[in-house]
Amino acid sequence: MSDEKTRSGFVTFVGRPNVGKSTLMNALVGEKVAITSDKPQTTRRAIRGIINRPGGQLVVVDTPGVHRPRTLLGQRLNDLVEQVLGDVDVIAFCAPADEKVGPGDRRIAESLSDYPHAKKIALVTKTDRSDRDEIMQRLMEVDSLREDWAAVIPLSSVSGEQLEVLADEVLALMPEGPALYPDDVVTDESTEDRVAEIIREAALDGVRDELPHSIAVTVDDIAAREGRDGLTDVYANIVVERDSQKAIIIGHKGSRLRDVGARARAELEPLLGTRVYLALHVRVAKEWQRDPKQLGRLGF
Ligand SMILES: Nc1nc2c(ncn2[C@@H]2O[C@H](COP(=O)(O)OP(=O)(O)OP(=O)(O)O)[C@@H](O)[C@H]2O)c(=O)[nH]1
Ligand SMILES: [Mg+2]
Repeated sequence: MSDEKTRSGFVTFVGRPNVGKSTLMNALVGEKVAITSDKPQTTRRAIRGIINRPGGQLVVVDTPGVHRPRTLLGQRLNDLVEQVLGDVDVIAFCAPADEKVGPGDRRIAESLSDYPHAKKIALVTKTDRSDRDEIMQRLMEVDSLREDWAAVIPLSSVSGEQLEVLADEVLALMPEGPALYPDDVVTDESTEDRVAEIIREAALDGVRDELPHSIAVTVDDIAAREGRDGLTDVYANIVVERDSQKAIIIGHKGSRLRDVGARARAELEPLLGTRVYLALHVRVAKEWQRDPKQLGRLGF
């Protein structure tokens, strides 16, 4: 034990869907703890990522993008964000450098007044996609959204630019305290949840329109194969809302489903530390996004 004072606490990234919240958490943690995609509303749970710094520990809580809900799922996701915002020490509002600040951003920034105890900072994300002028423009727009930003920071999760600055700034805003998690832990997500999310990410790749929203993944079992060292059986379901979507996911003679399986396996094997036999079953749960009972079953 050293006598040096350390700081620790919770920070959440909040913003519209697709602004780069989960990618930023992963970049800071240095490992993929949350899945990401170019489709809006990828994140559906409050996923924690843990960052250890010489001066202390940050627990990032990644949240779903805040949007105008069209389904009960959408409403539940927004409610989840509100819950998280009420619990954290620092709220980091995110807006991307390459899109003008709009009404959605304004609404979210204003709503942060409901959390007077949290310190607030603003982040301009994806600066690698913009030139200097555009970044300056965005910084000014974001800066004017609130009077009480403790900092406004431009950064890129892809180039890594300013990530250290962000971590230091956020840590300086945290109360003094010991680490909240052991220093070899990157997330408190269960293996089962991480497996389900990796499969969902693989299934999201290349699908369009409403289908990304309709996909959920459940895991029935993860078990070491008896009599075979270094092989894990994973039984999982890709849940969609309609038969037509099931046909798309499966693809011609099962080709798409095989690709999804191969992509998922490539990430599951390092995560589980063994070879993986992945049995994927596609199942229809009619209109699950709007059905309270189905949502409950799927963990929302
Ligand atoms: N060029 C560039 N792309 C980025 C950066 N950060 C995120 N992206 C991309 O932006 C898209 C959205 O990223 P996510 O991290 O999933 O966004 P999110 O805000 O978590 O989205 P939701 O979970 O849907 O709310 C993905 O295609 C990312 O690869 C960045 O710093 N630079
Ligand atoms: Mg996300």
